[in-house]
Amino acid sequence: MQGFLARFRDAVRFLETSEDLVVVSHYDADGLTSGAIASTILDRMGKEHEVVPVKKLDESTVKDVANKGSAFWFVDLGSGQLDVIQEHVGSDYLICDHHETVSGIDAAGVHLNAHQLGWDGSSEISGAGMTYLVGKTVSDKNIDLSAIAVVGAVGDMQDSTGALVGKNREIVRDGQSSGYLGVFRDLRLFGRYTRPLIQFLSYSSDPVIPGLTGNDSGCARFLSDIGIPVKKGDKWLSYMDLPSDDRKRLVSGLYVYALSNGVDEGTIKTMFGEVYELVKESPDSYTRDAKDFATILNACGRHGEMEVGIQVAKGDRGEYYDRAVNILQKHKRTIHDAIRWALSNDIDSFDSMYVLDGRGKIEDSIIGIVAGMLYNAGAVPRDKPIIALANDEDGNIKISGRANWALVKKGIHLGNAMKELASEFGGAGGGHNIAAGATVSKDKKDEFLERLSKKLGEQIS
Ligand SMILES: [Mn+2]
Repeated sequence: MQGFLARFRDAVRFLETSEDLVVVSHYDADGLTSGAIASTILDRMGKEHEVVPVKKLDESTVKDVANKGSAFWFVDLGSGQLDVIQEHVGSDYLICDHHETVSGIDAAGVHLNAHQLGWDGSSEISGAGMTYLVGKTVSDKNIDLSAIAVVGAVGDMQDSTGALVGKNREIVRDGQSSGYLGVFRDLRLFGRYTRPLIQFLSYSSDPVIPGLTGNDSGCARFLSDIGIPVKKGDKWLSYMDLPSDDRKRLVSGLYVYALSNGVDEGTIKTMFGEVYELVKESPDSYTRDAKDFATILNACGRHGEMEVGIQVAKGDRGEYYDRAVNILQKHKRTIHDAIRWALSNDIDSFDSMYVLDGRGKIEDSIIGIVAGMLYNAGAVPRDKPIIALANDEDGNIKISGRANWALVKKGIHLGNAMKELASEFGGAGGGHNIAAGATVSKDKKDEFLERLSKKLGEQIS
């Protein structure tokens, strides 16, 4: 195998010699930032192109895309679909992906996959990072795109240990040295700049803090107990509106509160760590903090407004940015309405799990979020996992499960249970111990749920 520098040069040569390009990206935050970075690189090279974000890359999507141009740049996806890609576009492609590749066939085009280059694509580099590295090989002038690549990595939660590492670390340094990115140690919660303090604490569910998560009045009391004002005049204060002494007191108060309310210290520590700021962005905007930026892009993707996400990631702060903020608000409202619906409807109790049947009421794109929030808000008891159902667009049923750390310690592993059962039922499934999902056909729903409850019972016995 060639060295990785030679392979990035192959990628640049491909872009230089191609015309009529199509960029194909995934539709989540990492995918949209990947697409935006690729598009900016091509703009700067003076290359005509089109960006096509997709929900998933299957044969029919590849066929559609193949008709749109004559050369193809797949970003944040593609490694697992080499066979289909080669069948429909031959060797006229460049792939920048970080998912573990499943196909063992030799690439006819240029294939850059993190794992094949010796980097761990689950924690050390994202799709946006892979795309950025191509840009940096094209020209040092693309170094400003490092900040957007960091948004992609944060969107894929590659900072979940408290800091970006590996290749991501080099990209962070590019961002700092070019003056686009600031790195600080702080609370790693969504909305440091953009959420009023009470919602800042009550909406954050990672980790769940009993008494605060999902509990606005509990948060108000906690803040008043430690002497933090939530308002100045008529203005609700955000965390970053506070003077630094107040921020310090809030951080240490939160630490003590979580500890004395039974959250284990290891989990509490994940709340603190590095935060990444796009320092040229306006402080009160959703594009300042990388976590907020990723959230607004994810909302665009989930609501089918990928073009809006691409334009915001490319730098639009006018019409498209305003639309993205509206989409974020709609996203929050959709979740809020879904939770209200769920709270006023019965939740079934199986032997070893609770079941929320959201079919026809809650969209499959948010069913997992809703299940988690219900759970965290104390709307269902925490002695069993919660399993939620929604219809998906293919006429199947999406099943989302959420557990908590206490259950995981007892032996619950939702990901294993979903994976084993889904493969038995001919569907897809898997995930983490604490959060997982599966898709099954309609007629197998009841049997699947019974078997799932049985399996979860076995895990803790
Ligand atoms: Mn990704």
